[in-house]
Amino acid sequence: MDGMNVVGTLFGDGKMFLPQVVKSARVMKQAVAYLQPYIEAEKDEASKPNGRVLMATVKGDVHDIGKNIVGVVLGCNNYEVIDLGVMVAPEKILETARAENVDVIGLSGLITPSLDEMVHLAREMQREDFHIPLLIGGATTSKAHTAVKIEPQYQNGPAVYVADASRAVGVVSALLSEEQKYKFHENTREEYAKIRERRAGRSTKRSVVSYDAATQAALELDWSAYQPPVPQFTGTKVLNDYPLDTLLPYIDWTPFFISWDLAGKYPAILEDKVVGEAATTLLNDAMALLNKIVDEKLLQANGVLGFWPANRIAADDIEVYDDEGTPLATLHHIRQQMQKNPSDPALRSLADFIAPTESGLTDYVGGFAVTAGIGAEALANQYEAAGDDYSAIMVKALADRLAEAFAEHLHERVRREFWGYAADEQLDNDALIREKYRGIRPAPGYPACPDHTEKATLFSLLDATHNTGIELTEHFAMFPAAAVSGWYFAHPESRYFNTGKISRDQVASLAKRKGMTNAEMERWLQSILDYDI
Ligand code: B12
Repeated sequence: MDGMNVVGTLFGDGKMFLPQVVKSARVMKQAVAYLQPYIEAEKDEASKPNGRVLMATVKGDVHDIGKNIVGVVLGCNNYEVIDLGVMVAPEKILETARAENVDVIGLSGLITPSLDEMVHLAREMQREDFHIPLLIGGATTSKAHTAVKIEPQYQNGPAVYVADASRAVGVVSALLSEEQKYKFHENTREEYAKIRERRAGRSTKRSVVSYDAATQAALELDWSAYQPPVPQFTGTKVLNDYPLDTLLPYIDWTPFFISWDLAGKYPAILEDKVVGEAATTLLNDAMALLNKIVDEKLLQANGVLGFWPANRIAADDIEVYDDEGTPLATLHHIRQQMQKNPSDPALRSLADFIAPTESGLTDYVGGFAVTAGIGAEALANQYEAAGDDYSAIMVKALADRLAEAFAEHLHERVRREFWGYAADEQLDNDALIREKYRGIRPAPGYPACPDHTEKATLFSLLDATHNTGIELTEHFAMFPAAAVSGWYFAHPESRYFNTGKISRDQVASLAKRKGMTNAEMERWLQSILDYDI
């Protein structure tokens, strides 16, 4: 047990890096498993866990790498971790917390809709008179959101945002220490109160124009001189059981190191004075497992893409047709409303990159959904059952990398082959990662199209679930988690951008166009609203 605490302390002090911590957990677990009979006999106060932490990824969300990493790190610090997995209903979380008499509840989420689930759970903890600490973490969460939206719902106990695994242990031990917890809670309350005040004071300053004015300031492209490239096919093409070795050259390793809390760009990170050695060992381990996965086909990659005739029919709507010109669907995009850069006054929407009906041109839009996570859950569970958290987390991190690599590779084939508007394109992986090509593949949920609900339209056009097995949860997360989906735009002027904050008039227009209530639309777009709901 002391061995574990040493690891935890070294990690907390930045003297040990996450991969080593997770690796040591494997050795410790296997040692404990072997010594169990003896430990039972010797069990005393000292070996009692420091506390019991319940972890869960909230309802409708499938991402668990982050949660799992925190679980292992807490385990390394002698906390008993009860992990309920992903897509966990709030009732289940609270029921288990009571039944297991846990000391802390930890929630994880990666996509915007999960923020609402966290607010709801905080409200339920208050209503059910819980008093234990609530921890908030995950790529989509933030201190600001926790302070403004979550903490006010839970007065009985502390609600604390935790940025990453290296901070989790310090926060949990402070929250459970008789000496520190009151001061820690008080400091957090004060800090969050200041964030709410600052935020309340901020809103008036920003130059948000009305939605009408924003549509008047749309990016004007010259359609008279443009001939939309015609794709090789319209409708969909399924690419299942795609050869994994084809994807290896397209892997972007930098986010891989980030997910292991090693900051630095690949390949320079391997030479880094501080993390270079740990990064190199991590990459060697990753390559060994990746080769095993490819050789033994332990993961499967499935994908579908499609192209459809399309025209912009209103400021921010793109109508998609079948070959006979019958409308198949309408894509609803979001337009910037904040005048940021006087030298570039255009307020963009992805709809700007598709020829309007009145241009008389038949333009095209494309879409894709890919995964490399088929088999990942089962493989990770095997490693976990063997006490090997390191390989279990590695499998999921590699599946994510392969999913992104599949998206990158497929987009290249689209430009050179399937749409063919850049048949002679020759770019190396670094240039691909830096998007040095014509056209974009914006992913619903990302800043250029932050509305996750558009995935429903994309998935129906692609018949993605039937064609690839990728499922959508009720919050539009994709399962398997190692999945990416998006649109294809070919216009040479097409660029990624951030929609930024939008105001009530655009939300009302969007809700009307999508057949939703304003309240529903606000819930899905809460992270980009320029007003409080
Ligand atoms: C890597 C990545 C992916 C990977 C893997 C995701 C994953 N499993 O984590 C892949 C390629 C699969 C992916 C896919 C998508 N992604 Co993505 N992704 C990212 C990226 C670049 C990094 C996330 C990351 O580091 N993950 C690795 C883990 C280890 O980190 P983590 O989850 O944050 O966990 C750490 C901490 O948060 C904390 N923590 C986490 N949970 C908990 C819980 C507790 C209790 C505590 C104390 C701490 C804690 O500790 C962990 C370890 O340090 C982020 C951008 C960013 N910089 O955050 C976008 C991002 C999260 N993705 C985004 C989106 C939209 C998507 C897609 C929907 C895009 C699409 N249409 O295809 C899909 C969804 C996939 C699905 N299955 O539904 C958006 C989410 C926006 C939003 N708010 O909704 C982001 C923010 C990008 C952006 N700029 O908009 N993504």
